[in-house]
Amino acid sequence: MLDRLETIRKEALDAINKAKDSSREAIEALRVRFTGRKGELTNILKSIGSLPPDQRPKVGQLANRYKNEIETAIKEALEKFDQKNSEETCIAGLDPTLPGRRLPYGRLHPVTQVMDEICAIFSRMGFSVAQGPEVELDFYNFEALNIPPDHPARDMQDTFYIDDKVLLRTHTSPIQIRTMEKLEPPLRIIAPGKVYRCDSDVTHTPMFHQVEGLMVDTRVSFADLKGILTHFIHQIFSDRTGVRFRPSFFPFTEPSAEVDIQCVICGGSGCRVCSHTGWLEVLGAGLVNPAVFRHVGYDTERFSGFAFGLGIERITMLKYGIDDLRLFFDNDLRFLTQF
Ligand code: 2NL
Repeated sequence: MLDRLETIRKEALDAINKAKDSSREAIEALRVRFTGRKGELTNILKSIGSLPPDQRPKVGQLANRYKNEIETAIKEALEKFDQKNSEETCIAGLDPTLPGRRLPYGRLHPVTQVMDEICAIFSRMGFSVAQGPEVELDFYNFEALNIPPDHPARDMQDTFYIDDKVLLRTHTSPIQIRTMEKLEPPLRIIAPGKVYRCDSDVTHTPMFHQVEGLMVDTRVSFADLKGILTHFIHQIFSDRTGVRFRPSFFPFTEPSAEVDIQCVICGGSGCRVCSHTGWLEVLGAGLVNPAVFRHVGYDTERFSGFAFGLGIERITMLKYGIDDLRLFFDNDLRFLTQF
C-alpha cells in the first residue's frame, strides 16, 4: 500500500508538471483524477478502514500528506497558468484587467429637448398636453379652422393630399379641434407634434415640428394671451428678452397678432439674423374666431379663448444660435451631441 502511495504521488506531480503550460482544463482534469470524489488518492483514503489496524495510522498520515501536496501543486499550477496567460495577453496589447468600454448613451434630439421644455413651461401654467393623428381629414385641418375652400394653404402646392378628403396635417390645430369636440370648457391644452408642408428649400423642410396652445373659458381676454405668452418667452429665452405684439391676420383668430422678441443675437441693435430690425418673429396668436367655436359646438356667447402657434425648429435655432435648418435633419452626431 505504501508503494502504491509513492507511485500515485510521483505520477501526479509529474503529470501536473507536464500539464502546467497546456490548458486550465488539463490541470483541472488532474485534480479530478487524483484528489476528486472518485480520485485515485481519495479511493485509498476511503479504503483505509479495511486495512489491518497496525497499518492504518501510517498509510492514513502519508495519504493525507500527499493529498495536500498534490492539491497545493495543482493550485500553484493554475495560478501560474493564469498569470502567464494574462501577461501574454497584455504583451499582445490587451489588458484584461482594465474596466470594459462604456456603451455610448443615446440622447434626445435638440428639437425634442426644446419641445419638452416648451411643454414643461406650459404644464406649470396648468396646460395639459394633447395629441392627435398626423394623417388628418380636411375638416379638422382646414374647414373647422375657418380656412376657406379657395385659401392658398389648401393648394396642392402647399399640402400633401392622400385623397380629396385626407391629408397630412399642416399644423397641430386639428388636435385642438378634436379635443374641443370631446371636452367642454374650461380648457387649457398644448398640442406639440410633427407637421407637413409641400415645401423644401434652404429654410423649409417638408416635415417640421410645431406647438400650438389653446385656452378657453368664460372671459378669456387678449390680456390673458399677452400675459401667458410673455411669461413663456421669458422662460424659454430670458426674462430680460423684450416682447412686442403686432397686428396680423389668421382665419382662425380675431383679432390676430404676431409676436416678436428682441433679437437674441444682437440684443436689438440690428444684425443679419434680424435683417437689421432688432426684432425676430417667433409666434402667431390671437383670440379664437367664434366661427371655429361654432364648428365644435361651443357657446360663443358664454366662452372666449386664445390660441397660438410656433415652429420648434425656429425657436431651437434662435435659442442655440444655429444658422442652418438642415443640420436638424442630417443626423450628424458631431452636431447632435453638442446639446
Ligand atoms: C403661426 C400661427 C397660430 C393658432 C395658430 C389656433 C388653433 C385653434 C383655433 C384658433 Cl383650434 N387658432 N391656432 C392661432 C393663431 C396662430 O399659428 O404663425 N404659427 C407658426
